[in-house]
Amino acid sequence: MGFSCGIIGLPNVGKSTIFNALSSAGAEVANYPFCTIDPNKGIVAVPDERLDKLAELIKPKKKIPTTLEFWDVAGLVKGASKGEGLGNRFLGHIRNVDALIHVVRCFEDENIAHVNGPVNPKNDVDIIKTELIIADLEIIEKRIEKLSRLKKVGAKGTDEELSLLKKIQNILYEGKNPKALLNGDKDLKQIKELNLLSLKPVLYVANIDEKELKEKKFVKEIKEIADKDGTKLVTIVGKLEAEIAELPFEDRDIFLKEMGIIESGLKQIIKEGYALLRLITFYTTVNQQLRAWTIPEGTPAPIAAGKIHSDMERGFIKAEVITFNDFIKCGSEFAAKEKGLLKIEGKEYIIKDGDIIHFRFNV
Ligand SMILES: Nc1nc2c(ncn2[C@@H]2O[C@H](COP(=O)(O)OP(=O)(O)OP(=O)(O)O)[C@@H](O)[C@H]2O)c(=O)[nH]1
Ligand SMILES: [Mg+2]
Repeated sequence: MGFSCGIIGLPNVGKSTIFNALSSAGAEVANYPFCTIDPNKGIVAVPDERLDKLAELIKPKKKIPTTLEFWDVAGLVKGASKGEGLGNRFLGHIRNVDALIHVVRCFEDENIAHVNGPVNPKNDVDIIKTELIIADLEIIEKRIEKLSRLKKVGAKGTDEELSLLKKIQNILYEGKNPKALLNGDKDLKQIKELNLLSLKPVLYVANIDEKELKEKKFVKEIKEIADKDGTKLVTIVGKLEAEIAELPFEDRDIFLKEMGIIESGLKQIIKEGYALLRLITFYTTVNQQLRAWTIPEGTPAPIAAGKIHSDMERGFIKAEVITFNDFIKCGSEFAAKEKGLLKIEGKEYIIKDGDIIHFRFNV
């Protein structure tokens, strides 16, 4: 399974508009077909300038970018946990995603209903946060009940998890986010299976219109919230970018520039989503095929090899590594080798972002 982001927000904020437009942003990068696996799930190529530069140099027959999965779900409303709107059961679809993209409406349009009257980013964000907290509390309560039952019949080793869950429960009851109070990886491992939404990394996306592009009235509000939460913010003129995404590939940047948009919001969402997950990219060039691969930061060489094929992890011998900058400087693997810039690395080597790698392995 790939790495995935779930798109959340109130109804009519532009989630599906952005989700659909992401398809073309992906195509723009690498002719990677947006594949809609079911109506709510799509796979998008990650824009990657380094991959493009490498391709210019080595002119491979095939260039394969790395990808991210996006999930589009229905809008959450206030009281969803009590069955309002479509309820909150559909949140089950995004329990397994790695990060959340929280779309906030920052455009005014009297033809498109805003569920709570006027556009109000702060209010909207608070509603979503609250609904996520309530959904998590339901899960925590069930787990506490189960563990307490187990404890009663004499099960061992429940105390630690119970006390951790109660700690998180109390923080959530106060309407706060428990992320900061957790004791790093150790705590996270214990509660990973619960897939709490409040613990997932979040990216705010302000969906603006042309007017707001100049005024920045709502954007200022949401920026303050994002700064306070320590969260990144991307702004996107969703409807316009969705229209531009329909244009031939060569014309898109020209239109964006004319509107005063320097970098497409769609591209930024994909890139920031990738960064949010603390992912890095390495590259392989085998059989005229240049390919980007995704791994979490801190991955050792054999595990990275295992991403390509499990045999390569099992039979791992060594990795021949050229850094991205060295490769670009030298122009080819051969030239880098001549200059002594191809390094032989063993099992302990931690892959660095941008490495170009040949794995040697026994079959
Ligand atoms: N004026 C304007 N309309 C927009 C913008 N983005 C989306 N819309 C419109 O708003 C309506 C709702 O957009 P969707 O993308 O379906 O919203 P959603 O968040 O997926 O809504 P739900 O699936 O109901 O939760 C559509 O008619 C869009 O065309 C925008 O930036 N400006
Ligand atoms: Mg939708």
